[in-house]
Amino acid sequence: MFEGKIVLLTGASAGIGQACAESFAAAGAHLILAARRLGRIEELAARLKKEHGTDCHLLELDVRDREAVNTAIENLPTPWREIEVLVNNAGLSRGLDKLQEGYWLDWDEMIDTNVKGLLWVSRAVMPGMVERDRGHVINIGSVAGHQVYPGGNVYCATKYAVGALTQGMRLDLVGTRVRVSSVDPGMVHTEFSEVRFRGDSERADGVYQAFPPLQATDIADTVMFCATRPPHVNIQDILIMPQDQAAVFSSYPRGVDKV
Ligand code: NDP
Ligand code: 8X3
Repeated sequence: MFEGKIVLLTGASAGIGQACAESFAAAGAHLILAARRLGRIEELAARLKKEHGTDCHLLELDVRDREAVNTAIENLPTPWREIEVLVNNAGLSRGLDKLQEGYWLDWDEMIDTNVKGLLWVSRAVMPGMVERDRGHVINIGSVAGHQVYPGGNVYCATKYAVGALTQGMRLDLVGTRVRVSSVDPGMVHTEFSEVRFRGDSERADGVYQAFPPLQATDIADTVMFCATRPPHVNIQDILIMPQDQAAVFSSYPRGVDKV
């Protein structure tokens, strides 16, 4: 379905981004893989080449750096310029501190990555889609963009912002054939908690012990569902949760070994 089509994934070095890369590769896409950890995306590209014959173009990129984003997109080699699908996935949370005890550096990092990074990449890529009158932007939001939880304050605010930007993009693209979707997961077992708790693996692992969380491949499947609808269909927003997580802070403590 994506034979020879170009898909740009931010945050391709781990978790959901990596799983999406694998799914699009299996569907025949050519991939632009972007992340700060070049070694990770090099390894991924080598594996995808071996397993699927996928051609990859690698961008060692910090999405917070607006000039670097513009330069990277402007300087894409000719065969890589016509981006069909953009998956705005790069993102992170830092801490679970009460707002009155929070750290401004954490707030900057979350806002600069999750909101401004998504904006820089979209602003650089969307004009080409509009010009070609085709394309699909898929934003990875979160249940945290639908519900706020204690200590989630700024992270939740960034994901509410992603929801607003998704709606804004769709409205501003009316009359074009560019689609905009949002995939909003509940708890997914990735490096997300490891990053949130700054490498405290024990605390991070604890997050995923209460009930079976979603896997990155579940989100990749959902992204692929959005991306493979016929052109007259736009999946606007999918909220996808673990079966035991009814709401962001309401879950059934089944235990992962008792699935
Ligand atoms: P991971 O930590 O496993 O992956 C995050 C990815 O984002 C990495 O590839 C990382 O790459 C990239 N990234 C982070 N900061 C930057 C940056 N400044 N510039 C470029 N890339 C960056 O987490 P997930 O896969 O879980 O997270 C992916 C998305 O899913 C995020 O937007 C997150 O908010 C969202 N999400 C996650 C949920 C979960 O429970 N896991 C639930 C709902 C939404 P690198 O460090 O190499 O730059
Ligand atoms: C990540 C899910 O519940 O940790 O967006 O905020 S949560």
